[in-house]
Amino acid sequence: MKVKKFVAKSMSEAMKKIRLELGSDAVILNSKEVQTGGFLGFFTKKNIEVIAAVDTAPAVRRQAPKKPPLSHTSNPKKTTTPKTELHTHPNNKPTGKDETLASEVKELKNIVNGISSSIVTQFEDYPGDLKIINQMLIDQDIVSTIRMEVMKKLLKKWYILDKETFNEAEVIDLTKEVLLQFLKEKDIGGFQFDKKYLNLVGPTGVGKTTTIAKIAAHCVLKHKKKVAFITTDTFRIAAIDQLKTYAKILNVPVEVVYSVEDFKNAKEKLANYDLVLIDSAGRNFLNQLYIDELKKVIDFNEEMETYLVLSLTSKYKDMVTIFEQFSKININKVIFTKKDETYSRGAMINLIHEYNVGVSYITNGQSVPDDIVEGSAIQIVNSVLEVDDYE
Ligand SMILES: Nc1nc2c(ncn2[C@@H]2O[C@H](COP(=O)(O)OP(=O)(O)OP(=O)(O)O)[C@@H](O)[C@H]2O)c(=O)[nH]1
Ligand SMILES: [Mg+2]
Repeated sequence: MKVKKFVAKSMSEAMKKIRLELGSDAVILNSKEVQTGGFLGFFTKKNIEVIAAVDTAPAVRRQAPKKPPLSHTSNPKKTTTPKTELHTHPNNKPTGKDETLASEVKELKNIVNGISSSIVTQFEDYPGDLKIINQMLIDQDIVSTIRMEVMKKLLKKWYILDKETFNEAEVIDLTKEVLLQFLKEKDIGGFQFDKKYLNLVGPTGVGKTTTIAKIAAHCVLKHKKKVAFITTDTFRIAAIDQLKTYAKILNVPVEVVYSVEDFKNAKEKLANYDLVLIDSAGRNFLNQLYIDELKKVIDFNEEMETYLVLSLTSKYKDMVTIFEQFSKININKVIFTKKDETYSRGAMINLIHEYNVGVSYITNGQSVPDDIVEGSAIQIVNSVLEVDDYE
């Protein structure tokens, strides 16, 4: 293998030199920016140093393996062909011919290892600002399939353009563009008022009740809707009191529902309301019996939308487990909460892309009704790239 260092003004110039000297089979092992020339640190020039390699070993000629007769393949156990190792003679003493073959195989192995480690180096050792973006995506918990796609596009552009043309702003813009592609044509946006019942489900403590109060305030104050609450979260007295407090402030009725029969009665009582927000205990919707009973009272598809509330403070892996647990019921969209409590927001992009799910709202604080925004693709991408401009 021939390894050589090339120094050039740009990557494209370096590639030309490499192709000319080592041929088109050469592989790039590493590249970095270097300062050359100058005097006492003055008048130095920025150049790119590229280490490239090409395999100079003669190609090993292989004979196509002979196809064994059909009787052997149909029952491999019955085969009578003596077993021979690749580089050993039947009597286990290597011959001169075998030794040559063995050393050729060893050399080939080394070449393959060299090439694969050069690919790894290339991926781990991104040039310039690309390194920062790669680390940022890792810190943001972005899954590797999405991260690799972003880095592939960035690298392609990096090698085509000069560094001056592909500056920091361009790198961010292209990253944004690629991430937005993952959110394209996904159902991202606020509540559409398509259905009368909006059911919020999710694990304990993620912010379901607080979010219901925020959405209700938004609908009452901004959209002048006639809003009511139903709570099926009767496991804790405090949970009922919490919703009743918000109901009092917003001057909206609240129905406490202990059974499916109660739900039926509440539906009748609230017949004249535009929007009914349902505060549920998460565990109910993990119980198939409860779901089946409730389905007799309310049509999950025609009358109700169900939003799964997920806290951004949880790990993406846990979010996936929760999402899959709640998939027993039809989840129309998700609401991401507690964005203000974490800097790692990539889970939003992961979930939307991997589970093809929409997003309605994102909440960013404890303050009712202010700390909530309608979801948008650009806002999600901006928050992942830490260029928030809406808070
Ligand atoms: N920082 C922050 N805190 C929030 C947000 N949303 C809710 N909280 C807080 O999270 C805590 C739990 O909120 P709840 O609304 O009671 O959560 P829940 O899902 O209804 O909880 P359970 O009824 O116990 O299952 C409260 O202290 C809220 O103020 C948010 O967006 N950011
Ligand atoms: Mg609650």
